[in-house]
Amino acid sequence: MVFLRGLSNNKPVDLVLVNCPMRDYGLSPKDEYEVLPPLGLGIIATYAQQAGFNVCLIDAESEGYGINEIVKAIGETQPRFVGINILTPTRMVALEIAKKLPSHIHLLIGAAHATALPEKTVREFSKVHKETTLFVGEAEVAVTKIMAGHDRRFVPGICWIDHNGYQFTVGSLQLNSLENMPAINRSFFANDPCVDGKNGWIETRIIGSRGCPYTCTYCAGSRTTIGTKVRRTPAEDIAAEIAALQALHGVEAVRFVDDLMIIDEKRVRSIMDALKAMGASIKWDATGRANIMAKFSPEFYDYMVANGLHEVAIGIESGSTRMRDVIHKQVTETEIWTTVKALTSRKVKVKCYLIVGIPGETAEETSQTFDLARRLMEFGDGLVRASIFLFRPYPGTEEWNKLIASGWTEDELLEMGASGHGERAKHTVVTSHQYAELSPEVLSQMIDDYNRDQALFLKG
Ligand code: B12
Repeated sequence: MVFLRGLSNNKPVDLVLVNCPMRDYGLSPKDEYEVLPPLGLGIIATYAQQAGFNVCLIDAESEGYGINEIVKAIGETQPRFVGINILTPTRMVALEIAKKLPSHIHLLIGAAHATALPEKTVREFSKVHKETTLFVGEAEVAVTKIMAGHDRRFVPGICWIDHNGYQFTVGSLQLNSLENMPAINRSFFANDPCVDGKNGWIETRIIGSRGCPYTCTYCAGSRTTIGTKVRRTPAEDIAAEIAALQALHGVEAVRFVDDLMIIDEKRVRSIMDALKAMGASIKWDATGRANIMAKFSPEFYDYMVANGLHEVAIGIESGSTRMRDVIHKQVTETEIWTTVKALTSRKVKVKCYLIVGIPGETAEETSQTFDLARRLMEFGDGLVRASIFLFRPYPGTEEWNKLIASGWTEDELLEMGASGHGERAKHTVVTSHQYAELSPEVLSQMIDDYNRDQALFLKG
């Protein structure tokens, strides 16, 4: 049975949003792994609901649905609109869903992949489902306008195909400020708030800001927000949302999944102070950066810990200084160690993210990355975990542009396989091509070996 989260049963359905699954889980079931809620879809649903529409969300990734189940549930619901998020690794699954939708439904597509390659994507989807509109960038305002019947020609930042070919409207309805935004209605989510599997507490996830001031060459995040402009939800609004979730669901912990939550001391203090003023005491996990956190004073670390800091996620990306320069990471190994030591000495957990197989990476540089991950893990005494990913080129990024300039075609870069590259292929879609000295097969095997060793280390 497919759950249509947030649906109001007594009214005709206006919009079904689908969080596109990574694979067709009807063919082989999803493995058990934690998935965060699709916050972007949640905010679109909340805006549309506040405008009076009957909206629901099928979180096919979290709930492990197959393509046929999704299509059947949509057919039975008879909505006017279906919205699907298109990320580069989920694009082919989304196309299969689109192909099978009843033709009278107006298909709305958006998110990172659609934003970076709008014309190519809207052409692909319109071929399999004629009535398709693509939204570039942030779409909560534009989707509500289209649903309310606004003429497509006057809604900025969208595109479609008609009898005259490719049509697009200039401009964007991106929010200039995150002030006065509604809190996401959590009843659209399958798993938020939820009981955290590791710690046993009730956790919610929040995006407290949009955008990132950094320009890492592999990251498609800044394309999503069309530029890198950082906008912050006022600290009081974040605290009010958390306090409300605490009162309603007994939330004890928050995971901030902003691109960069710990952006500076002032921002963190403003959120903690606002929470204190609300009387809300919580544990929190956040995203941070070693170049910023290495400069924090011991007093500020103590302050964050006293206010519930539990885990920080930092991008390290590579153990090679040259590769970190190539990808514009702007983080030194000294800053990484300073940050990890400051956190672990206070018993704060650290989640490190690394990438192998970046274009131009030598075998020696790959082994430097595994070596750094292993040293961090051993140093952390169980407090440090590292996730190592295989590089995938994303449209709109500088790495993508460099690969295109060196002769790869868009279609080649978009080829991704779901099998044949070891254990990780079960829960991620990997690149089919080799951009570094070592092949994806070899790199995947190295990642599997690392994961096995890390699991043993953390158990013992
Ligand atoms: C939090 C996060 C996650 C969470 C939640 C994912 C989710 N479905 O929302 C988790 C950890 C689960 C996740 C998983 C993955 N993620 Co992620 N994720 C992010 C992150 C850091 C923030 C996203 C966010 O919530 N932003 C805030 C909200 C408000 O913005 P938004 O989600 O972009 O949504 C707005 C617009 O994009 C648009 N929009 C979004 N969906 C839709 C749908 C329709 C119909 C329309 C019209 C518009 C629209 O309107 C929204 C509101 O303004 C971004 C980085 C970034 N800055 O974008 C990466 C990012 C989106 N993720 C990325 C990727 C690749 C993945 C994975 C495929 C990784 C993997 N496992 O292989 C999976 C996909 C799983 C899935 N099916 O969802 C890439 C996408 C690049 C690309 N071209 O595909 C990004 C950009 C990071 C990167 N590597 O550069 N991710």
